[in-house]
Amino acid sequence: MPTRRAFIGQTAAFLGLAATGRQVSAASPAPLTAREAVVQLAPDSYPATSIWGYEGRAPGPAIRVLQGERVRRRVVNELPEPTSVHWHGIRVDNAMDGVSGLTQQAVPPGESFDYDFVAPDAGTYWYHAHNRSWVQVARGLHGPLIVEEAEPPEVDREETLVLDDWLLDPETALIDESFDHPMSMSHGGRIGNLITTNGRFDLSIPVARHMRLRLRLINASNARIFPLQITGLRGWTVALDGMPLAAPEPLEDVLVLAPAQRADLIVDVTAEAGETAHLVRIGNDDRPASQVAFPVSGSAAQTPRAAPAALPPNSVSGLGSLADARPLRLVMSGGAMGRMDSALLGGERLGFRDLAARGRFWAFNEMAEMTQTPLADLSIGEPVRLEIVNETVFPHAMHLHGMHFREIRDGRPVGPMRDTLLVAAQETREIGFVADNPGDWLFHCHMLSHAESGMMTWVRVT
Ligand SMILES: [Cu+2]
Repeated sequence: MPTRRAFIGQTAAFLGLAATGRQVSAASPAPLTAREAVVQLAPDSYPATSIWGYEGRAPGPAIRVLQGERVRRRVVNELPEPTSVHWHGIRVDNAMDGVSGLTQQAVPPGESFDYDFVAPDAGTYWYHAHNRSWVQVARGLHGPLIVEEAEPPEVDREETLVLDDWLLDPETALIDESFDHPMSMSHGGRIGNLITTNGRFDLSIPVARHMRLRLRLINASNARIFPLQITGLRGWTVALDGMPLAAPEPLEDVLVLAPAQRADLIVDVTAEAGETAHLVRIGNDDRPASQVAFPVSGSAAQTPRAAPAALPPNSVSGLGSLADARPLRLVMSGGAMGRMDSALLGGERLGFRDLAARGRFWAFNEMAEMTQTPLADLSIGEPVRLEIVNETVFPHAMHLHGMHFREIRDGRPVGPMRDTLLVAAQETREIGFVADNPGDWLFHCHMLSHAESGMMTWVRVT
C-alpha cells in the first residue's frame, strides 16, 4: 500500500504529466496570418483593392476572450516586409506589447511570433501592426479585440463597428502609395477618400423597433477624427477606450472618436418600422453622412426599455496622490504653419527645412525622433502627472502604451480611464497615471504619419 504522502506525490506527478500533455497540444496557438489579399472595398463599379490584412481581411477576425483569459496567437508574417502586432489598450506584459524596435524585433517575412498574454480588463480593444505602422495600418492591418464581461449587459444584439478611412487611387481603386508625402505628414496626417465600417462603405444592419443594441466602435483609421451622432436611436455611452464610465452618459450631442479611440454605446431603436436609423458621421463640411444604416422592420417589444446600468468597473489602480505625483511636461511642436524653427535629430540641431528634407516635421520637447533615453525613468507604483502642451495648429491623438490614464482638470481627475487623448490645436491638457506596469512603454501620436515624422517618445518603468 502506498502511503498517503506517496499517493499524493504520484497523483501530482500524474497531473503534472497531464498538464504537460495539455501544454504540448496547446503549443501552437491559433494562427493570425498577415498577408496580401484582394477585396472589394469601393463600390462595385470600381476594381477590387489589394490590401494587407490579418487572415486576408480588413478588419481582421475579431478576437474574443472572457475577462482574465489568455490571448494566444501565432502571428505568421506572409507580407513582403517585417511586421509586429500591438494589442492596443490591453495592459499586457511589456514583452508582448508588439512595438518593433522597443519591445521586440520585427518579425521577418516567412517567420512567426507567438503572442501570449492575459487580458485583465473587459472592454473594446483592438490590435494592429506596430512596425512601419503608418504604412501597414493604412494597408489594412488591424482588427478588433473584444474582452467580454463575466456578466455582460442585456442587449438584443451586439455589433463591433470598425471605422476606417482609405486613401485609394480614384481610377484603379488601388491603395495610394504616397505614404511619405510631406503634405500628409506635415498636416493632419493621411486622410482618405473612402470611409468604411467593417470594410464596407455602405454597411447596413437590419433591426426592429425597440431593439437594444450594444455598439462597439473602433476608430482604426490612420488620421481621421470621426464626429458621430445617432438618429432614430436613443443611446448612451457606457465605456470609452474599453473602460466603463461610472454612469452611462446619454448620447445627445456629438461623440468625437479620434484615431485609435473606442466607444461602447448602448442604443435603443426609436425609429418606426419602415424607417432607417443611422450612426451619422459629421463631414468636414459639417454635412451629415450615414456611417452605418439600421433599416427598421417590425417591433422587438411594445415599449422602450429603461436606461441601462453602468458596466461593471475594471480593477485599474487610481491615480494615487496627485500631490506626490512626478510632474512631467511634453511640448509638441512643428507641422505646417507651426512655429518650430529647429529641433534635434541624431544629436544635431537642424532647421525646419533640413528636418523636412529628412522626413521630420514634428518634435516632442525639441526632439524630432524617438530618443535613446526615455522621457522619464519611473519607479514602479510611482504616480505621474503629465502636462501635454500642443503648440501646433493640428489636433493629436496621444496614446500611452501599457497603462491607462485619467485627465486632470483644475487639479482633479475627471472622466474615465483612457488610453488615447485627443489634444486639440494649441491646447494644453494634463493626464495622470500610476506607473504600475514595468517595462518600456511608448507614448506617441496616433495620427500614424505624425508618429513616424517625430511624434514618438517613451517612458521606462522599473
Ligand atoms: Cu499628431
